[in-house]
Amino acid sequence: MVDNSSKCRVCNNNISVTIDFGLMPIANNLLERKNKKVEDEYKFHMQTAVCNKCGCFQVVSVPDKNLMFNDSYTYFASQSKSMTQHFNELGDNIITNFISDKTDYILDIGSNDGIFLKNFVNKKIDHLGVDASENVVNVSKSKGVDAICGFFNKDLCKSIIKKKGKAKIIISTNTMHHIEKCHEVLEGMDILLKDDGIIILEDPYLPDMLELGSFEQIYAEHNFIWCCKSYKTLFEKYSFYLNKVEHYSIHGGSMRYFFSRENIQEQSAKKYLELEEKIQVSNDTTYQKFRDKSINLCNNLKSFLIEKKNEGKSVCGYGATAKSTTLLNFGEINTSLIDCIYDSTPAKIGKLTPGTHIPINDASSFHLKNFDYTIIFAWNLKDEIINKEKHNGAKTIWVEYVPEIKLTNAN
Ligand code: JHZ
Ligand code: ZN
Repeated sequence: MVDNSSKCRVCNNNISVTIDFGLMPIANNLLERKNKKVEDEYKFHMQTAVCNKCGCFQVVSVPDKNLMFNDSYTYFASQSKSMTQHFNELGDNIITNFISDKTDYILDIGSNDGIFLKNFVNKKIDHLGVDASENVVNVSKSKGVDAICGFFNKDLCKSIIKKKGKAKIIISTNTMHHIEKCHEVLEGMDILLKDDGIIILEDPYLPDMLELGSFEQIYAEHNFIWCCKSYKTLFEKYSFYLNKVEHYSIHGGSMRYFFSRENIQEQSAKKYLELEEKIQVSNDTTYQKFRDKSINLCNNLKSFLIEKKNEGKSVCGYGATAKSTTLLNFGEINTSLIDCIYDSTPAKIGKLTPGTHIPINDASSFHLKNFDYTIIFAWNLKDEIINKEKHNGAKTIWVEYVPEIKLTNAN
């Protein structure tokens, strides 16, 4: 264990490193195949710690936000039909249950390509998206979404209030865990939210990651993996209370959190707070066990790949996910074991994976190649991917590796 102490970003308690992942590139920083300057590739030292006081699991020091969120962001949430359906259902749910007054508007932090807010465009409900990456903002605008490019903080909120007044609902899905200076977000929310407003957040849930050993959820962008306990501590510093939670299987296990200025904790929040105490989310020994589980998961996949290579089998990957950057780099899995990775995202096709330099090919040609084995790096979307490719006539053996190796023969 590295003796490296630092301060918790939520409560300022001393924290010390529990897992050291070594040098990592930025997960969504894909390299150009032509003119690749591999020797210049940016890397940072990825170490994680948990706060023994508030349970906040965090990456100790993360790259500058401008290196991660800029006009070449490569993640477009609408690439997945299951994600689109999930956010359509969330949109319907909010419109039915929370929008009662036509003057109310909803603000989305990290609005990406408009996957969620387009539901409000269709129903002509006032909304505003904020995202730090200009290219995804432009895609959302092309769908009619009202969105601005910027980092969400108090100054940005002051200018929003001048134009639109205060928001009834502030939502943020799969974004809070990207923002290193979480107090800046809370300061903004505090001035922007109406007194009777609600805040809804959703992101990958810490206990799910611990149970699966899916350490891939940790990377430069994912500099926090939140849970009820750590969010509750952060929000109570601004007199916002965690009232309710809902658990979803999306992204390998996500939690949706509801906060307001009224302290009315429902059974769901109580239940998960108790569960987190039971599994000891704030305790270093929990993370030592998690580290062992993670190393096992990685070693099992690597042994499988070496075995198949030795048998002369062809192996590719499916889904050039951000999370696979951690797995591939930590496990030193590169083109000696995997020929290429297929993905349907135009911004990813033709590039190389960060650190491991595996070529990313257009998923539209996947079914023509008949690889012996296909590793599903987007394991969270496996049903959607396998069904789609089965329909296209692909013949391969699909390989899942979380929480353990599982083969599905689609021939
Ligand atoms: P997917 C993302 O992580 C990014 P990633 C982000 N950092 C975040 O917070 C988490 O989600 C929660 C491709 N695909 O969703 C598209 C196909 O090619 O597992 C994507 O590149 N064909 C914001 O990147 C990838 O797979 C398909 O049919 O780990 C999926 O990425 C489908 C369905 C997907 O998230
Ligand atoms: Zn803390």
